[in-house]
Amino acid sequence: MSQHTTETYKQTGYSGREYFQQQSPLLGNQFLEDTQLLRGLKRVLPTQVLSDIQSDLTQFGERVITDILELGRASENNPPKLIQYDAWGKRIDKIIVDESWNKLKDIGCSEGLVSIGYERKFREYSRIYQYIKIYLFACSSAVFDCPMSMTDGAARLIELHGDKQMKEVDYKHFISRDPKQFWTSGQWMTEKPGGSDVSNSETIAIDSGNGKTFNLSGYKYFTSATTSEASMVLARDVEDATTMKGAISGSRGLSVYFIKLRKPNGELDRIKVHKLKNKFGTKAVPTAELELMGTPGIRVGPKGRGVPVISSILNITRIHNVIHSVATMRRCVAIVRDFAHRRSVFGKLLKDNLLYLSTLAEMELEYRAGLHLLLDVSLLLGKSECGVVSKGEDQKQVDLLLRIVTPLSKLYTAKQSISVSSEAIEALGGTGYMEDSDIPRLFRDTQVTSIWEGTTNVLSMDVWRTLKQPLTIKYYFQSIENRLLQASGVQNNDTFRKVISIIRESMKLIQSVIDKVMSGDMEYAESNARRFAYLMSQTYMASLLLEHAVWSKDELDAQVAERWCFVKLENGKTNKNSAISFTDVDEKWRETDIKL
Ligand code: UCC
Ligand code: FAD
Repeated sequence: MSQHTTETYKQTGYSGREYFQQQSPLLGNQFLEDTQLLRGLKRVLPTQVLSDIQSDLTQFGERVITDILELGRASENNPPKLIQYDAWGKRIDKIIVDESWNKLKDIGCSEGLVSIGYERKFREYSRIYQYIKIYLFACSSAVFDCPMSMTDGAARLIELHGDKQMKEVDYKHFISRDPKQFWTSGQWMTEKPGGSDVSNSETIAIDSGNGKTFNLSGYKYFTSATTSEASMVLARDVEDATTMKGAISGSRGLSVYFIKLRKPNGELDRIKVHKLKNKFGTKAVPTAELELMGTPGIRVGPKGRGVPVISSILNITRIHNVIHSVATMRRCVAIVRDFAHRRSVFGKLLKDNLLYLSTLAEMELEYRAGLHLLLDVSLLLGKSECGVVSKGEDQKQVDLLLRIVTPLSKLYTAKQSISVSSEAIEALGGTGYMEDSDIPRLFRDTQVTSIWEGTTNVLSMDVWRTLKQPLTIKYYFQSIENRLLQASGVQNNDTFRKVISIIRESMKLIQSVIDKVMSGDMEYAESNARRFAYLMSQTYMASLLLEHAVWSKDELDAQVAERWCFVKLENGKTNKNSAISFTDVDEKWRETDIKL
């Protein structure tokens, strides 16, 4: 932990008088200071894996508060610019990014932010290792985790659906650790008629004549990380652009195409960049509106299966969204906690003010629950990809659980991170509202996590889509029930008993909603989809907090699980000890310097 001091600082003003000078909050090593992360990793990873990756995470935890943070700030301070014409009037459409943005790409590559997940050195645990590195990177990198996430998704799409050439050449660029070889990928789906609903997509793909290469034409309304080397593009297959012969309407007429953006001489290949988006946040990430004008592309996956094929990217990038959201909560909590040790109000430091502690504890609660969910979904992904199952599980169980936990965790943590980062602004007082305090940037950057990669409503409806497979709910309940069983084996623990009982009540409620919907009440399903998805997320998160408390045998973790249940599942009902518990939580934080 950074050095805390209660000493009052003074600064000499112009008049020669000394004025009070507030110390700024400091960030320490973002891996070593994150005691919840250390404990969570200790719970989910085998000892040998943790010991093998610990020194790398430690060095990276230092980099993200030193050189990476500086590069991120430089990128933010010099956002991308579009130069459409050269001095002679030639259309060039060059996107100029700050040199720091390119350096972040090199660092992301050499640190293995994509490759770790595909080298699979730690088998099913590789995803946790990779994703914890990205979690450390996210809030320092000016959202360079965005291009990294899409590249990760593109690599996975090729692994699942790519042809031999793609697997042998393009895939290797995406997972390279050599910055000279490394490529990033975009993911171009959204068009003016719709981002959530892609069924009216106007981009078309026409066979160039050899049955292998297709020419893509259309207007893509949001394309992030447009400086990428490649992209996966949704387009409608047609035989003739004028008559639209051969076109199948709706999303069943779409396929995925892999394109390279530039010709060997570096010029865009039949792509016109019409504008860079003027965004609320993610300012360093170039996001463009562009037009494809016959750009060559190779179809990936079966014709007409564009949505399910591109979903193999979405199901990865949605987990990256969880990473970014949880990382934002953690960064906010880290800054506010440190500030509480440095700022005095009404005669005492904020860290000694019960009301302030209770506000901070609410933020910490959201962060802890989000973190355990992130570890869970990352492990599920690793198991699904590596074909590994735990005792008593089968592969289908892992796959279906992953399928539902992905939208649940994306939609819920996005909303949590928006509210936690908004609270963090207030927690730093007026200075928190100032751009250079860095908190407004975190808030603006995370606001988009509830929009891109599927909005909250769209993902709530996706949850219903996953429940069409009847085994999904069975496995969801089973996974929670396994955790309850573990906890009920612990003798004489009233807190666990209470938590188990609340979770069981929530499971009953979930089942009753499903029964009503299965009886045909689709209006009820639609109008309650968001509330229902929240309930499913919160119930699942409660079981993860409980599992962690059973493992750690720490009374404080049990109180955290209990508090979550009261606040989230019992509609804010509190028990008589809850305020005390949370004071204790912070008291413990102060003392805790947990070593692995
Ligand atoms: O926003 C974007 C990039 C931002 C930058 C990157 C940030 C990454 C985060 C990093 C943090 C810093 S890219 C654009 C993202 N756009 C979306 O996410 C679209 C959201 N809309 C939906 O998800 C819709 O629900 C659609 C597009 C999936 C609806 O399409 P359809 O065709 O109307 O849906 P259907 O008919 O229900 O599904 C068609 C098929 C079905 O399979 P079959 O045909 O076998 O029955 C579905 O089961 O697709 C399957 N499917 C899926 N399969 C649909 N969704 C999924 C899924 N998630 N996984 C597997
Ligand atoms: P709409 O789909 O029109 O949604 C409008 C509103 O309607 C939303 O509130 C939504 O929740 C609601 N709604 C939609 N469907 C339903 C429903 N069934 N039930 C209830 N409510 C519903 N896209 C890409 O393809 N590639 C990119 O690289 C990319 N980068 C982006 C970067 C940024 C910064 C942003 C903001 C967006 C980016 N997008 C990108 C686009 C993004 O994925 C879409 O904006 C998003 O999917 C929503 O689509 P839309 O904007 O068309 O809104």
